[in-house]
Amino acid sequence: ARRLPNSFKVDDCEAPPSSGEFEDDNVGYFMKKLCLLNFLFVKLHVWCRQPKGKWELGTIQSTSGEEASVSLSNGNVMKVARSDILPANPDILEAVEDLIQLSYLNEPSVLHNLQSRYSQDMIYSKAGPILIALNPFKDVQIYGNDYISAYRQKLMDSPHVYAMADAAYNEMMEDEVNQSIIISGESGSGKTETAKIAMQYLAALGGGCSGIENEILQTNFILEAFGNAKTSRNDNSSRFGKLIEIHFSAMGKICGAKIQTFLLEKSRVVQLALGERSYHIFYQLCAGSSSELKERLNLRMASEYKYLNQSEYLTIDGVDDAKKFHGLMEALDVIRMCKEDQELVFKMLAAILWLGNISFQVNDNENHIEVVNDEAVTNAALLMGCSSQELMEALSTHKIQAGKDTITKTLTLRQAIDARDALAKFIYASLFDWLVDQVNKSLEVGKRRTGRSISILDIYGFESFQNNSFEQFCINYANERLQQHFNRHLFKLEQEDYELDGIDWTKVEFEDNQGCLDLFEKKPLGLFSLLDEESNFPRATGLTLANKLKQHLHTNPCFKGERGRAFSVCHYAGEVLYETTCFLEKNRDPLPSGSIQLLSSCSCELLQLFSKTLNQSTKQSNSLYGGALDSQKQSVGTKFKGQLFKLMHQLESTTPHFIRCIKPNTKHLSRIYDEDLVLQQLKSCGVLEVVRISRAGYPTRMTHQEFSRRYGFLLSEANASQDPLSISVAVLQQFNIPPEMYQVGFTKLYLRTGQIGALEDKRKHLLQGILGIQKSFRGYQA
Ligand code: AD9
Ligand code: MG
Repeated sequence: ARRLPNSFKVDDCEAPPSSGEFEDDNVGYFMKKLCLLNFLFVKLHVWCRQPKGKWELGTIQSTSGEEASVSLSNGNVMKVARSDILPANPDILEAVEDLIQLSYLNEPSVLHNLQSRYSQDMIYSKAGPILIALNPFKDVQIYGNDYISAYRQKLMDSPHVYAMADAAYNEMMEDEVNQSIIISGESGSGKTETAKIAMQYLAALGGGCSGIENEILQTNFILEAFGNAKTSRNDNSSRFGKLIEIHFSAMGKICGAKIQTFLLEKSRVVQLALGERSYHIFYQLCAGSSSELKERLNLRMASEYKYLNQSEYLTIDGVDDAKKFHGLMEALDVIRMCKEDQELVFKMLAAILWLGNISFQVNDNENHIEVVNDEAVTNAALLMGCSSQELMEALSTHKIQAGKDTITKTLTLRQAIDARDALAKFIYASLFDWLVDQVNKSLEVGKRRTGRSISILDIYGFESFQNNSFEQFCINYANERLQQHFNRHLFKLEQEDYELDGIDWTKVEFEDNQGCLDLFEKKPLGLFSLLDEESNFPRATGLTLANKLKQHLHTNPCFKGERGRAFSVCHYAGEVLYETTCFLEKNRDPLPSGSIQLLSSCSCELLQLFSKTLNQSTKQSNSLYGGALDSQKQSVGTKFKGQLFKLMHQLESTTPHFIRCIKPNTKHLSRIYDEDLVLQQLKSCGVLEVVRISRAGYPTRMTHQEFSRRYGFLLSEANASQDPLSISVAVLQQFNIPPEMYQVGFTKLYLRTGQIGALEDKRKHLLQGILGIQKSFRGYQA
């Protein structure tokens, strides 16, 4: 195996140090040219690094020793060290659609290419098989029915989500293989919008008279109202992961869909970070419900609820919450949720808001508390369908069974607040799951056939904040898993295939993240196992957890012990420092036994259902908030890990199509292109390595049988041999496919980019000719 060259030797002249992973083989040629410049005078187009690190375009005037004199585009001439010069692409390659086409793949060239497309509103580009989507942060006129038809009819073929969805659809219909569109990128980079654009295309293609495609599109309204919130990075940030599986009939019409969600961020219901909001639905309900509904729910303005008013943001610029609420009600109608159920949903939301207003008063110096019996308690109890007394008891006491006796203990203030918040979080998360169930029932697939589905995955991107907690820990683990899926498909499997089939191939190395995944998953000494083990100790704290991790993992190269309660993980996208302070509580995620009993005795049907579901999934013991992890309850981390395994397994059986969303600036403004920010995102997701492989590789591969069956009839002279291999080779020769454009393996034929297109055209042409003759022959017969 040969690692991609990091430095090149051309003759005896040392090349400039590489600027990282972005070098490519053409640089060798360039360096040769640059060396010759000592003797010849060629006006070579180059990038030169400015003192502040920015790259600028210029033309070499002359060189002497280790320096070159470069004339910049602004007319200035400056002396630049050779190590600060990189080759620029010729003008003819300006703003190419696919980075594969670039002669030089260095950082400034790639950044410049994407930028020059972006500045012309060409937000999509290809990087080999991957679609790169730059967030325009404005409406770009490239969507809607006209564009959908244009892509469908192949009148347009520039990179677009539509083109990718079209490819997935065609592949599914032709090969009967399930497809997946995997969208990744940082928070605010445009994943959710991209997923909706893909769904829009598939709905238009697969729409019939059943109207199910409209139902599918409407589910976005519902899931976004309940699962999205304003964060510091995105006004409409998804706080859960989503996989939507769309099923098609043999005729290519949508016949059903199924949505799976992952790890909703529950803590947001009770606690908000600076500048953020809770889930949109709370504000929508307060702003948009009718006065009758408000009266029935005893609902006030958003500003009167503590769960909402702890943040200064109650509204979002440019968003009309009341209007959104009406849209949501329509969407609930579309999925055929009855009015009674809709009212139950709103009731639960109001109950949660009132729960947040419940306060406690400390009674004695032992720190024992009592619930303040005010309208918050009355309203919450009324909405939940229990008595105020029952609710107050559940939030202020803890019952312990001692033999036949029951001992009642009063909670401390901290315990009572935690119990109240745990109840609110539980109701919200259960409501979310229930809603997803209702949506799925309405989209239910009738007779499902494998091989005819397209799944779209929109999952939270890699996160690295100043303060990273358990949520980031899980989210980044999910991204490691996805990155591995990406690596497997674009590097590993591709290259393994070349080697097994005996074709001449120089291996390209890539960053394998198996080590990091092992750090998370290994049993018993991986992060998740150790976390669960520590969660079992009632007296464990963030500090004891951090110490345990350091003790067992300090030799692992992906792990770094930090001071106090912190530790770092070296992720594929960079190092992240995690604070273990709330890890144990979030991993245990307990609901006190008093609350569970309360829920089962409430007259509200939904709450009864939620408590039943809870009892089915776990047999809770007498645990109190802050206690140990129940032996029979799965921890949040382990459950998430299990869900991800299932997801990856599901994705493994599909043909993947990858979309990488990129956020060009953090200010959410159109036209601003922050080079460093874009570069960091390109690097973290391995896009450029993929370009390199695709350019060096043979993206089209067909078995000799497939190839000869598909193109054999194009041969002008019948081939004496029936052997697929010789038929294939004869086809290649007849159409003058140059030998460097293909390789013949033991079992398959490998073709470089663009070659199959030409053959397909010829095949289509001939078939149309044959069809035309048949038609006129039939006409003649008639
Ligand atoms: V998060 O990880 O859920 O926080 P996403 O999903 O990656 O994030 P989202 O799709 O919500 O980002 O996009 C953020 C914002 O960018 C949107 O609200 C739009 O204002 C904007 N955006 C994204 N894509 C497009 C687009 N194709 N056209 C116009 C867009 N605006
Ligand atoms: Mg999103």
